[in-house]
Amino acid sequence: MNANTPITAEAGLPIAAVERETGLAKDTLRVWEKRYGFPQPLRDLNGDRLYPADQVQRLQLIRRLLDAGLRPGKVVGLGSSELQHLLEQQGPTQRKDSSRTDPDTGLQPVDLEPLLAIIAAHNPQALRHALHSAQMRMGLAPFVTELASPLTSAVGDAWARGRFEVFEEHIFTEVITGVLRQAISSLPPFSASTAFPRPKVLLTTVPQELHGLGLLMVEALLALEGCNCVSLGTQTPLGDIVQAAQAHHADVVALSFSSVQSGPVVVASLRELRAQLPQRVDLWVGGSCAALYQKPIDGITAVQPLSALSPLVTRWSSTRLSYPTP
Ligand code: B12
Repeated sequence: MNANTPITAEAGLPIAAVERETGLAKDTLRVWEKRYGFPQPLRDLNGDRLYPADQVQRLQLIRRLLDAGLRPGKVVGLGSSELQHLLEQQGPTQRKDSSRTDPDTGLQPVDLEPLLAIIAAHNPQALRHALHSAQMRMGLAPFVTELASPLTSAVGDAWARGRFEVFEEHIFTEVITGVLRQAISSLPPFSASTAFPRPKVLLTTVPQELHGLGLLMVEALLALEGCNCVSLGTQTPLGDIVQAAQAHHADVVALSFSSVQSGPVVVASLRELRAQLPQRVDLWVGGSCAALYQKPIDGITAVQPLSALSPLVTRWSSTRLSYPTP
């Protein structure tokens, strides 16, 4: 700064001071500015960033919400009152305790940090080896629910905080996709049984949805349930989903939607698809897109957690079982 620079205490704080005040790294602040349009610092005469007091306050609230376990994508860019409201819902800040056992699964949470460190070390072979070994050791279902799913979220968060570059996230996606695909193709072949009918499931995403890892995790769990899965990968036009469902005699179409998607567009696409699909074909949807769970959509089953898949398959089977009449 030089003598012509406005007094920073009036206009706002320089980035180093904001880092100190909020505990958010300078890189994170710059990444959020580009990615989420917040914070929006002013510039001094040298072009250096100056953060007005109200933005620093909001950043402090965001920091507390991140500490409570929320993701940047959910909170950065919200107004002060929405942030306050979210904080009230969180209760006192609880740091994650890695020694705690998950009450649903009885399993210890997997320590993700060593895997994140391998990604940061730019060693895809080591990452593939670590993930493949974990999959063999844990078994496919726990690998998906206890490791692949939280690791994917952790990679997304690390990217949002500026710890990972886009290329690092892409390498992770490639490697985990390969490991999951290999595990799915190593499962014993599907064998149809009239005693326990299982649905034939067509999996894909709509044209604007590029995120495919959730879909792959769903495919792995459905295959373990004995479902016959046909994946079209991501971004299939609605008309082609309908054609593929008919050509493959699918019982269910399963779609995944990320939080990037606009709620009204998602709901409109689902209504259109539902109208075009034969009535006998079920439509199951999941993923982190909030609009799926806000209001029921006619003829569509929305299930967010992966643990909901097994009961869904059982319910489908029970409706297809025909009992002999006495
Ligand atoms: C990998 C990735 C990408 C890759 C995807 C490549 C690929 N082959 O999949 C690429 C680079 C293409 C990408 C692009 C973008 N991404 Co991205 N991405 C991710 C990341 C790391 C993983 C995405 C994923 O597949 N998640 C799927 C699973 C793991 O998560 P889920 O949706 O919560 O679903 C769970 C369950 O609901 C269930 N489930 C999912 N589907 C279904 C379906 C059924 C039927 C059922 C029963 C269950 C079920 O399974 C999952 C289990 O955990 C996430 C981080 C994250 N937390 O997800 C960011 C993330 C989704 N991306 C994000 C962003 C911002 C983007 C971009 C806008 C970036 C940009 N500026 O270009 C674009 C948008 C692209 C688009 N139009 O879709 C943000 C979204 C923030 C927000 N707005 O909410 C995230 C959350 C990262 C972050 N923390 O900020 N991304």
